[in-house]
Amino acid sequence: MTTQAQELQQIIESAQDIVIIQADNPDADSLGSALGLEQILGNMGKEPYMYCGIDIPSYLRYLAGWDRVARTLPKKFDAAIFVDVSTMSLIDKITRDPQYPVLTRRPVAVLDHHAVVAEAIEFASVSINATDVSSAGELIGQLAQQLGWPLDAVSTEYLMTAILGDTQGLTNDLARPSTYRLLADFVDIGADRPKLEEKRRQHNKYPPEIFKYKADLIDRTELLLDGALAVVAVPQTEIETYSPLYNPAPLIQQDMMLIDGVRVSVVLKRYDDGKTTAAIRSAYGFPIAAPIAVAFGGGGHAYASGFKLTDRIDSDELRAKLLRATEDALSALGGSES
Ligand SMILES: [Mn+2]
Repeated sequence: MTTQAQELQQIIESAQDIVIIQADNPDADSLGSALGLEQILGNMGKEPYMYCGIDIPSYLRYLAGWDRVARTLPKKFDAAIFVDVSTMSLIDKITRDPQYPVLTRRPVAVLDHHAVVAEAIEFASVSINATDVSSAGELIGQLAQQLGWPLDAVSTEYLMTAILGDTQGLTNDLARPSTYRLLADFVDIGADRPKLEEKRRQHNKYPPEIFKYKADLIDRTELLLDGALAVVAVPQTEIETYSPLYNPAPLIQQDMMLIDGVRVSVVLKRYDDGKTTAAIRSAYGFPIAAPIAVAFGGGGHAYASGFKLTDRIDSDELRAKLLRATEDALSALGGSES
């Protein structure tokens, strides 16, 4: 057992009320990790509390308990655990919470798996950033086994969701032999993947107007760089109309990746106040999502990343920058075609 794991155990043992914190861009890994850890801590007799600076996106709401995630820090807590994040740039919201000064003085653990860390969370007492795991969910599962935390069917199903999120259903190269072994242990404990998949399928059905809207997005998708880069922009009016029903990025992005020749897809959300966000996905064999995001001050994984621009940028300039960043990333890869 590592010293860091022992320090984490110490923090948990000495605390009663423990806040579990996700970044301002929650995904299946962060939410599954938070819910899994909530269940584990509850079984240890602790009082867990889940925080996230933004609303849990609707596509994740098939996970029972998502509505226990609060947008404010509690009045009273003894310790905190960040899951799936280790950079200040992704926890901007919490720094404006009235209880933030308290947080910086409490014992704080960071459990993450992102290799590149700019602006580390300096006030953390212990930071476990494992780069040999697929996800925060896998890290928590491993820690649970090492430290003897009580795992049950509920917590393992949440952690399984987390792992399946970041490994895209065990289809990308983040999934290692150890990932499969851990999942096999989870199945032994009671995690039920077919049940989980059915819950997600039911939840992810969309109303007829979303089906029609998808056609608009397909129609507006631009194929650039000889078809290697697919880009579509979603203006604020559409975000307001359709986001409450279905998130436009997941609605269209998988289909963009099905286009023959597409290496990278980008879904841009353009807000009236000048803000732009981007969801970037890259094709298998082209692990260039992160470097493209980094060119815009963002970050993420080899095949999934994103960025946020707060200053207004016009569409032509943004398209030119995207083209350049994608070309650079492709040529850095050695121009290899598969
Ligand atoms: Mn993750």
